[in-house]
Amino acid sequence: MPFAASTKECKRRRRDAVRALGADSVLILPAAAEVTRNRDVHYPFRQDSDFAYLTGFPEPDAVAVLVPKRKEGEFVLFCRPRDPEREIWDGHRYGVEGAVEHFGADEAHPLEALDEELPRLLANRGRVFYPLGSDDALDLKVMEWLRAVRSMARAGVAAPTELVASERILHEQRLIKSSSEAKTMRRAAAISAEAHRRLMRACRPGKTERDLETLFLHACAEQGARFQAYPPIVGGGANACILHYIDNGAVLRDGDLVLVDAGGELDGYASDITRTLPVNGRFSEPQRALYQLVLDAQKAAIRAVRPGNRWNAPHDAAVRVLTRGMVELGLLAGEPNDVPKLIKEERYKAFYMHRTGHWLGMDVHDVGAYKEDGKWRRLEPGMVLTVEPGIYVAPDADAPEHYRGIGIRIEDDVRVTADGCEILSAAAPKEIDEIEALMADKAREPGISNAAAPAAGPVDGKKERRAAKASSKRSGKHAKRSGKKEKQS
Ligand SMILES: [Mn+2]
Repeated sequence: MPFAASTKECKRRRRDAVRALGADSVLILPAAAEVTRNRDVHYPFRQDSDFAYLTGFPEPDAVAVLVPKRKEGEFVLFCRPRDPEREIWDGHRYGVEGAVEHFGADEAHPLEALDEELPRLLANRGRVFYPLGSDDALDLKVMEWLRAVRSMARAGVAAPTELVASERILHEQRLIKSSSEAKTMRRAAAISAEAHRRLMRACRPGKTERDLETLFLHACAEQGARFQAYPPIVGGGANACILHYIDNGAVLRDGDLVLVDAGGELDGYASDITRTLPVNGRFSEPQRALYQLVLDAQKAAIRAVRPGNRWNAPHDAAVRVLTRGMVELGLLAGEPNDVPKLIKEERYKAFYMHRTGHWLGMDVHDVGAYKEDGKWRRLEPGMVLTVEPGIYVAPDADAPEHYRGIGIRIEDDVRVTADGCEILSAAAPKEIDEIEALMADKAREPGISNAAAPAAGPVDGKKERRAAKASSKRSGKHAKRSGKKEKQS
């Protein structure tokens, strides 16, 4: 099953959706379509997140309809019928029988029955929720079905009078993650964190950005995350200053940093982690200064992730630390007293041009409104977001020479808990000495033979335990292994 949600969990989600819809409404939700890559080759199929969230049904060419309080059943699924001949070529289909048996549909029909059944399901309902304006063909279909209902007017049938974007209810629902969703996201982040660790141990001058990318893909797939949540960004040197760099084709040079923004997708849930590391295993002085500044900003932002704080609190916290640091390091002209004014004038945007995070869930830039009634919304337990400040000094930037061509971002996945937050991606090292220790420790990596230096084993083992102990002390309350709740005041 490509999506983690159990039939029971999907049933609970539909129940909540039905409640939000109200008795007078209908929800129409199409599955994703297969997309052609070239000629008769498709991209790997990825189910639509809303559709997967409510149904768990993994196939294309399907439409789910929720009809609150309908006597014959509230959940109607239209899908491809069984077809022994096609299934020999393309694999198993659940068919209408499977839709009822395995996915809890009260009623299932072949997709071709849509035009006949839909007007009946819309009859005497006031409001139609569907992904309004996201697909021209669907918009047209909904209009057709509405016309068909209207043609029954003389038989006493009333047609819906309102169309509403389905995201109004589904995206609010998806914003708060259940405990089973949190569990999947914790695992997705742990898989990606391990992949980042493997990449750190393998990185050295002369390797390419592509080497690190393929290593990451392999490490994720091997742990069960076959697909990525987004194309990995691996930028060596000044390539790190290109925010959505996905070319990943350059050779990694001694003395440069490399920025790796990559996260696997597990059972339909994204992880999204960025680490920046020195290609040769040691940060230079200017790199160290900028890196520590970004890390301090990231920790300040994570401290601001707790229920009741507004969405922008982490961003504002990061901007304060970054702007102060930019003045101290000579990236911005001014005195410490000028910091509030520099923030107001958004001068930090010369080196920090993006925001500090986004919702994370089934989609990497997950759904859910960021504002409510014109104000940044308050964080609530169950929300998951990224915290990812950075500094990017382009090669031609107006900045001290030794900082030019350095790009740094540090990104973790953070879940809001009852009294603070939990860092899902904490197993990916981010302290300077943690990263340097791990990169110095290449010989002891699993998968890389240790046979050449058998005597070194136990000694190194002690050293690593000491380093781990020291680093867990240093990283204090924010860095915890995933799987444990983090308490913050
Ligand atoms: Mn991100």
